Amino acid sequence: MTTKTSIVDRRKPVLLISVVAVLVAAIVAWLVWPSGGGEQVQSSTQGPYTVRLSVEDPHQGGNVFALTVSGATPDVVTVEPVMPQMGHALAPSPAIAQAPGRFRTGDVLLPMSGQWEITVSLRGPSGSTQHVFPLLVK
Ligand SMILES: [Cu+2]
Repeated sequence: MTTKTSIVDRRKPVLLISVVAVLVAAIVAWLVWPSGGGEQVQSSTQGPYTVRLSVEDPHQGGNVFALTVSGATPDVVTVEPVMPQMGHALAPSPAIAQAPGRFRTGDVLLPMSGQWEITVSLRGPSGSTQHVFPLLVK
């Protein structure tokens, strides 16, 4: 009888540890997995420019787009949302330089949820490029 209980006692911590390990793995996966919320970051290289577009929790309504441009310095940066499936095309919004290579729009209105395409246009002495980023808006 004493041997039986000692076997059970030795197995319990192992089971507990594996349950905890599975739980930790699930929590880490949930935190790391790209979900609807949180910051969405994408990057694209065209010609001399590498553009990193980031938007916090893309949603119906006003959204602020932050851009980091490396490789060359553009003079003019615009952000133009299009919803190809429905034929919505919005006027380009200017992104204003905040620091060297860092640009930010004001509130860009995305009037409905769904799949959008954000076209970032750059113009400068090194050339003009367009970078298209898919964006799912909740
Ligand atoms: Cu629409």
